[in-house]
Amino acid sequence: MAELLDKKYRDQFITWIGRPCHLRLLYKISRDGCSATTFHQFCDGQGPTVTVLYNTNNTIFGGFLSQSWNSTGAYINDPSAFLFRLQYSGSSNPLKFPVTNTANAVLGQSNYGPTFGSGHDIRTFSGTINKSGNYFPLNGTVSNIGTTYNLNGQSSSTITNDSLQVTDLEVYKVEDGPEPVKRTITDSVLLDTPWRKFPEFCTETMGNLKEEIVDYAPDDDSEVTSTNILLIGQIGAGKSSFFNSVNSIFRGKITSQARSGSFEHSLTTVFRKYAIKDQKSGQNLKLRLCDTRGLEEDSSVDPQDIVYILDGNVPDRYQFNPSSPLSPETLGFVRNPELGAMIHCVAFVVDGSTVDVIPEKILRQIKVLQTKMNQRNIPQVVYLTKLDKVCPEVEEDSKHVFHSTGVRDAVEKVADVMGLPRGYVLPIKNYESETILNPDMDILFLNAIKQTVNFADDYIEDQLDKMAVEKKKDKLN
Ligand SMILES: Nc1nc2c(ncn2[C@@H]2O[C@H](COP(=O)(O)OP(=O)(O)OP(=O)(O)O)[C@@H](O)[C@H]2O)c(=O)[nH]1
Ligand SMILES: [Mg+2]
Repeated sequence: MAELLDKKYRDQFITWIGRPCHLRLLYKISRDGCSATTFHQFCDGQGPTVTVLYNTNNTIFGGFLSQSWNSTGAYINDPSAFLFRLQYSGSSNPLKFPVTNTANAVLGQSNYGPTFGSGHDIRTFSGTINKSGNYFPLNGTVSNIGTTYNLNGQSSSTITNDSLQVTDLEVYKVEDGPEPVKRTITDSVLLDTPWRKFPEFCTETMGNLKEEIVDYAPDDDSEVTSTNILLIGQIGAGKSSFFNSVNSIFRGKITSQARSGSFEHSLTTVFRKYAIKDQKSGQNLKLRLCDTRGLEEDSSVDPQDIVYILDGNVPDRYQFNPSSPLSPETLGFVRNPELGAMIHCVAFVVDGSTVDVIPEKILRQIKVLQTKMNQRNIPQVVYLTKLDKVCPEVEEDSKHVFHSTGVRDAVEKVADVMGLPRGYVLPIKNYESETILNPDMDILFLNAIKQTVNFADDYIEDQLDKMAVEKKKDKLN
């Protein structure tokens, strides 16, 4: 779900805050749910934040806190805090209202959403608020605005229209320095001839690919009932969104079973082996997408955890716990996994818009994992996501993927970095803001899945051969 704050308002904050900084979304009620618990879970301890409310009168207002939110039940002292109005009834009209009683700048209370001032100048909400139609009827108050902040002659009605009916409320973290450069790939242009041969983008291709995947099954002799594909990659690369996208294609509508979003730490903390049901036949596909914790710069994933996943030791729904790594003693640990429980192909999910700036620490983790995969001969592909951010033409129309030099450059870059053939890098754009399915986007997913299960089949066949040889050896001994 898109961030609502315009560039001009972001720039306004840089002026008000008075140092080079940028905003990163932490919490958004239309995406994460409107609940005080979730607000504190996502925003406590995060340092300076901006809380922005968008009401149904097209007015945008909120507050800045230079300290961290907390849930202690006490007021937080902050001489730098201020309330603001950015827009009033649809017209841009930024004003800043400084704190007057600094000791009571905000209240960090667990059952309240963002609350500014001792008179509760702005109390956004308490408990949980359900959406009503297209807005959230927040149960807070703005009638005491001006108790702890200097309104410079303005009033509740000229700042907020006296209304807490909001279409959204967002909390952004204020990070020092300019926005990190996400894309250093040369500006994308469209080539007349595609840089990779690809089936024609049409409904027939989509239908055929879909049918192939519905009919797909691993080799009968293998006793593998479904092929396991492990999605692995940096946090926020789009692993959960990839599963949601593929699931949506077979459900025939946009679904979001796996939680996705943008957070500092991996949103996915549970290992899931997702089945995908084909709505038309009512049957599950014979493949599973395994979603797992994202790789993070500051807390490296224990490679042993991933090895256990590859080897089929980890039960579905296992909750990762960095302070107590998985071991054979862990409840549910699968001690003697069969081939069917193992991972048959790994898909590294890589954000195509940041391929030039993949942090060194992440690359090192990937290399360690690739060594473990190579030792097991497990095939690897890359799902290159967020290509809409690499090339505006692709954002408009997925058909342009194989004509875009930006996408081509990103594919080449990631293939080099990962040491994989270029043909193993499969470009896609996840469903994230779309509300209806798009056959051209679907073709990219279906093709990626098709290639992945082909590789997985080769691996399963190899394993069967290996097992047959070992059996023979055992007999001879
Ligand atoms: N524009 C765009 N945004 C995307 C795409 N894929 C994912 N996103 C967004 O990126 C954010 C992170 O996506 P997730 O699917 O949660 O990423 P993840 O890899 O599962 O992240 P963790 O579980 O936290 O490790 C979400 O806000 C998605 O909406 C894409 O192809 N294009
Ligand atoms: Mg995830």
